[in-house]
Amino acid sequence: MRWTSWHHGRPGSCARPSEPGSLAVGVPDDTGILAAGMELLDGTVIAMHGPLVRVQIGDRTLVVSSRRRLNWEGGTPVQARLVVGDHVMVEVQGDEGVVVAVHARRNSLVRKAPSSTRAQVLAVNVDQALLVFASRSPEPKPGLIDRFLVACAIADIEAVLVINKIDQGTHEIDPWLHHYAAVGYPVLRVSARTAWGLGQLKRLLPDRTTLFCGPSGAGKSSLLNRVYPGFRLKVGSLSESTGKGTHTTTTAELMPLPYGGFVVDTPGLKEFGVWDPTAEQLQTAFPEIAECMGRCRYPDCIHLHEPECAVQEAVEAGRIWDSRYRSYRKMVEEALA
Ligand SMILES: Nc1nc2c(ncn2[C@@H]2O[C@H](COP(=O)(O)OP(=O)(O)OP(=O)(O)O)[C@@H](O)[C@H]2O)c(=O)[nH]1
Ligand SMILES: [Mg+2]
Ligand SMILES: [Zn+2]
Repeated sequence: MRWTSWHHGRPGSCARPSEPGSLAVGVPDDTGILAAGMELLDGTVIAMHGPLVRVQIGDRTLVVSSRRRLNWEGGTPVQARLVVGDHVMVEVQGDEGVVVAVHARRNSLVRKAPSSTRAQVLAVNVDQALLVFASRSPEPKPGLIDRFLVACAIADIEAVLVINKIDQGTHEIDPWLHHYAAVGYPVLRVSARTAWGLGQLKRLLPDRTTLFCGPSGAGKSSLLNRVYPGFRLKVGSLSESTGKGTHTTTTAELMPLPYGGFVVDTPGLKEFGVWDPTAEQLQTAFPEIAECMGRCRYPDCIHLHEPECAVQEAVEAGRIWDSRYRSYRKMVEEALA
């Protein structure tokens, strides 16, 4: 059975991210012959520990190694390293195993690694991303929200904007948060502290794989502990002097929910460079800009300085929020640089 058959699986199937049996890609070695007592099984990467890989195989969790040269179904990806959510084939003998092949990824959320020109794959094979920001502290920055939203759109991952800590007040976000709902993003206001809004959040989770991402200290792990206290995730404290989170969660982890579905808790991200987008991808990633398509004077208008541009007119008329347009411009200029 393959990924598609388990991630929509029945409730209660959560301890079974994949089932052994199908040998779709890869050969165990050059001869294609398995040693005695060795099985080739499908599994899912649930955490990475340096060179070691924690995989879920049926009901079992094993910590295994990985072959240096993996067989990537569908071609080697931009960053040829295993990531949480990867669906892999493992040669298993007793309690030991080696990852030998990786099934094609359904999608991947990629960013530009900070202070480098390389890609960093944050998660793969997820159905939706909850972008968790705090209502006040750490300060929610619309520019950063836009980058997460664009990366999700390019990766074809549904994004939900979750504003946590509304118990701290909402007057900072009230002037602008409505712009996101207005262009079609689902927006939730929640508090892990008071449990406000958690019913709505929980309803999004069954039978899907959900990535929790956002800045450090926004409360991703706190929300997950509220969703399912069994997780017992470590939560951090905000630095008194900077008001910033201090990276309490240090590695991404895929965790089964007791009522079906999976969640991935991730370490906080301070910055988010969208990986190598084209101007076309950026135009479609902003719904309000995509909506203007075909209404500019020049059919190849990328809405920067061109005359008679429907997007620039909509910004001037206040129909497109100028902060979103600034984000768009910045990303297009970076992409063209
Ligand atoms: N007032 C208030 N504080 C909260 C809320 N949710 C989380 N916090 C606090 O915010 C701090 C950070 O919470 P975490 O859950 O560790 O944040 P995180 O997003 O997982 O951070 P990283 O793991 O570093 O990425 C902790 O001190 C939490 O107690 C909330 O709804 N209201
Ligand atoms: Mg955390
Ligand atoms: Zn235009």
